[in-house]
Amino acid sequence: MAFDIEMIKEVYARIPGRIAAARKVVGKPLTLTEKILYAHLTEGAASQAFKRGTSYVDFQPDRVAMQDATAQMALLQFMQAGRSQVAVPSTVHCDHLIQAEIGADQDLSKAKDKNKEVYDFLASVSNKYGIGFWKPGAGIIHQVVLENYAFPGGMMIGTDSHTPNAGGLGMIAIGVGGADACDVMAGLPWELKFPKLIGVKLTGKMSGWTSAKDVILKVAGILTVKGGTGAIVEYFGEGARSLSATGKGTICNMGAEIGATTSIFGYDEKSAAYLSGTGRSDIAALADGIAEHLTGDAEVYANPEQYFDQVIEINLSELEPHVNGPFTPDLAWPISKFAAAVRENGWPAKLDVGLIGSCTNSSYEDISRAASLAQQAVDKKLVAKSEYTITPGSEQVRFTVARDGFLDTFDKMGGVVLANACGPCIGQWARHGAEKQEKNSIITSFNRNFAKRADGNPNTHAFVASPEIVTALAIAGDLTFNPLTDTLTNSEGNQVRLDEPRGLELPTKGFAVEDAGYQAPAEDGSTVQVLVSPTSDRLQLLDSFAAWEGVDLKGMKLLIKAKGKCTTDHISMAGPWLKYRGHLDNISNNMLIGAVNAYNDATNSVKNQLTGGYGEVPATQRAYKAAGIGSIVVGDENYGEGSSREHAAMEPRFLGVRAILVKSFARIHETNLKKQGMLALTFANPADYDLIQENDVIDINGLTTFAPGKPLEVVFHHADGTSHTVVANHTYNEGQIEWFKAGSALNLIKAAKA
Ligand code: MIC
Ligand code: SF4
Repeated sequence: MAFDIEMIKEVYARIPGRIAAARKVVGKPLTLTEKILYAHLTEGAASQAFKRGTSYVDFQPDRVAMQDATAQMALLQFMQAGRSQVAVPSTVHCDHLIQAEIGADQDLSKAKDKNKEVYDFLASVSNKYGIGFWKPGAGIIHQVVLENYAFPGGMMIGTDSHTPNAGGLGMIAIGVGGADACDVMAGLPWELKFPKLIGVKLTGKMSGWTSAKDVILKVAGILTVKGGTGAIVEYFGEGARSLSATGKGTICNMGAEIGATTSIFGYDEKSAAYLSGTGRSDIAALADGIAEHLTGDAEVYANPEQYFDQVIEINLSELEPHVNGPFTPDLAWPISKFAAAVRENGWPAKLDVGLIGSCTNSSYEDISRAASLAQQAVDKKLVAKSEYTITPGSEQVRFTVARDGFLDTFDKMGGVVLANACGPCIGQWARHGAEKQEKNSIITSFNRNFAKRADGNPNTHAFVASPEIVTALAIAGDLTFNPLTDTLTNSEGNQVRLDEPRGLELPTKGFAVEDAGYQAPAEDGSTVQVLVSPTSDRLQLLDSFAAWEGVDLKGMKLLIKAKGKCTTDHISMAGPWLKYRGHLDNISNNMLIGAVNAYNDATNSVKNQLTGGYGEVPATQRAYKAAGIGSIVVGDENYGEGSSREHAAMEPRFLGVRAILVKSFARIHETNLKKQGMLALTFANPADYDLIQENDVIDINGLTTFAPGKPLEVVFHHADGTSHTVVANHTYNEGQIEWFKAGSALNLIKAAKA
């Protein structure tokens, strides 16, 4: 059912030759990242790629994966591309739209009811175009992909920023917007700027309380949310080989939080064991046959400084468990320093909820280790002080850990098992009392902790840690508890200590599942009807965006100058808005409502230049649109960090914003803007950001001679009659400039088909 062994055989047949050819031209030992990338260049892209300049290179990925919240827009676009089938194996996963409220069964049946029209649409569109469909309840995209589709040496793209999870099995897996997925499914190449290479050498061996999660929490602290931008992170060394495949997956998954394009580990015995454990020993056998190509060259790992742009070394024997947060995933605290940080910063020490699981940390190993602590709580007569939830990553993991008794153990500790879905991780958490906006703390084994992400409450201080640390802290109910050194008082008044967690990398009895939740597409989908109701408020067929008018843009307004962090959660919030992910007009009502206006420090309050009054961002922009006036958005560093959701680019496009001018962009968001025909520009001089005034009237010049490498000019006419000209850099290549001119990349595909 699940994996396509013929496709993998083809890829493996190609790999040795491609790598040999690359080696000849490059003339030096190769990293694993280079090998896989070179093996996936399109015919003709090789010469470009070997130059390793800043230019875009064309790749041919092997697979596409989409989750329900982004698949809707990706597939609404694909429907317009004029193809009868997808060109590469693709899957859709229903995971993001399930709300966590009571527990797995009730929540799932409620979701099926509430999201019926969306699921029906996704199931029918998948059936029509040859896409594998994973039903609600089957699990979270990245876990399901790891268990079924990821393979060493492969390349995939996915419409979710945590797609890199598959790097744990040696795959180059990259998060993209839906328009990119649409291209690949239509058989077009996928382009990426050849990345920088960051090498992380892992020495030593973990023990005790430390787990794979702590590696990435530590790396996030070193590199920060921007430090991986434009880079692929390659892990190697004896320490890397000692980590389970799922532990590697956790590290690669959360690499999204440092802005890395993706992260990867080489193929080793742990990968083989996981492949065999998940019913894919045939793939392990094939991989063994080309094993030398599925890891970096020995010379590279012996002298990494010579081959990577940056090298980080971490000794796993000395690595402490970490807790990161609040509000950003890169604020890293070793557990020994965390209690003091909590006190000094006045963060609420009382822990309200501990949440384990998610796509990042829900392996058999994670669950078994956390359960060993839950069991101790029961044995040592400790009553867990915090609420505690468990989100299994897939039905296969859930079924297996239930069979092996772990879910019963959590139950005894008072834990609640949620559906195999994103739930609280993406704001799909009907947390009782969140609307009161009280200051409180939660800790999760998820990957993101931006403000409001889990429960919509801006005062929820969310911390991120391993499932083991989350469980220990939930038992203690106290953020200042250090399980490595501190004791707890049990129900009999005795001081007890938690022993180190213990677990198993893979189930001794093997994985099991009754119904994994997969639905294969029709052999011939030509007569299948795609279900979209014209009166739906959740789904809307797309209209083409208008082509560029052929002249410079004059007389525009400033919609907002966003201050500080402006993630995709600020631009197009998830949570309650997830329900409109297939309806561009409706979801546009959340555009930039979380961004902080630099002139009044308020969210969702900007000056309407037509009336002089202040209004909500979407409404103000709709007023400009109605008046036929363009606008621009100005932003700070790393604008659009976080999610792959292309709604953050489509909404401004739809509502008539013409350009986004920022100090720097997050990769996926920049591409998403380009794909939709927007201008994504950066200040040549970031200090110019300060000179922009609220009432400015704005022109963009140079569009008639728009060319790669040639900056544009943005003129800000101030109210006092003076003006300021900003040199605006961009990274458009020739093809991308054509997208701008055509109004969107999709318009070009449609035109080529017509
Ligand atoms: C996330 O973790 O932010 C999400 C929700 O999975 C997103 C995708 C989305 O916005 O739909 C992501 O990471 O890309
Ligand atoms: Fe889902 Fe959270 Fe994973 Fe995103 S990070 S795929 S929301 S579980």
